[in-house]
Amino acid sequence: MSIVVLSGGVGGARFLRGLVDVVAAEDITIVGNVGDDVEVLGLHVSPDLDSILYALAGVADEERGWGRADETWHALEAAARLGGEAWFRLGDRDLGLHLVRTQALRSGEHLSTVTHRLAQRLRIRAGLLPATDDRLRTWIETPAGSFPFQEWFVARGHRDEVDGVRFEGATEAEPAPGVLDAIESAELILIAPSNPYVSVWPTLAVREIRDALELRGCPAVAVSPLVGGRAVKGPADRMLARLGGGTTAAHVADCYLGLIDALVIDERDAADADAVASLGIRPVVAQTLMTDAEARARLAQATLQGALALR
Ligand code: FO1
Repeated sequence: MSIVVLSGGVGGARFLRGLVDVVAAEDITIVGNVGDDVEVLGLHVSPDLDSILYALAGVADEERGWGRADETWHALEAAARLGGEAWFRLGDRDLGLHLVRTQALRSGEHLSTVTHRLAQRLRIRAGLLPATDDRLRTWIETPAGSFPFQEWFVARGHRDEVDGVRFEGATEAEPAPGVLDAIESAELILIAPSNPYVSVWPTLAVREIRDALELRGCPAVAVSPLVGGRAVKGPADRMLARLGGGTTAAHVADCYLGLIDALVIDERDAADADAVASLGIRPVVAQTLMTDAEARARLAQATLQGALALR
């Protein structure tokens, strides 16, 4: 079965690790968020693509959720001592990837081409495509001003309340080669348990991707990032409260109206099932906390079962 997964953030990468345990990786095409890409120390960093690459290659730092396991920080410390920027922590092993990617981009290669090459080098069998090869950047509007995503998320510790999100470059951005074909020929579309506003909406802001999802010819299932009305990690719950008006599973469903047929929600949010159903979206209740490999695979399986029930 050909499956397209929209993924961003740490939750997305964890979910994908579970998914490749229950379906053939070759059947999966991942469309990764690029809205939080950033230039640090002259290097192009694509945090969400990298979280996916590292997770699927089995080299991710599981505890931190981003970057590589067994990391050291000598280059960053040396740069900081010389007055270089160190607010965004790039580890020594991680830097290797950013060097290769940045050199490729500077020599004129597209992000999708270099991403494909990196995935091959890491022996990843799933397809990984950036949503777009064009420049697309998430900006966060807060009472303290407007900030590029990583400045708000990392440098300011995502403490500022969010009044809005906008996606610079989205109007002109075209889907990366292969994205529309993958969506149009998919037998199942999944949206990983990621923050809707900053991990999934940047991809949906690419008009042709959104249109293709609206016109889909197969079931689409999202997984809620909430457990008991709270985000497992990060600011998704605070953003849902302020931008969406609440932190129930129905508020998550509301972020994807017209784009999904079912929403997987946690057992602790089972009381929200009727409100989700009243939006015309089928609720699928499961254990969504991805504490270990078994839990990840169980969630992937429950999501596939929820999708099969839609047929
Ligand atoms: N997150 C942090 O909270 N602090 C960091 O210094 C940091 C560095 C970093 C370096 C490479 C990378 O791929 C990710 C990194 N992240 C860091 C995570 C990243 O900011 C977020 O997880 C994603 O952008 C949100 O999806």
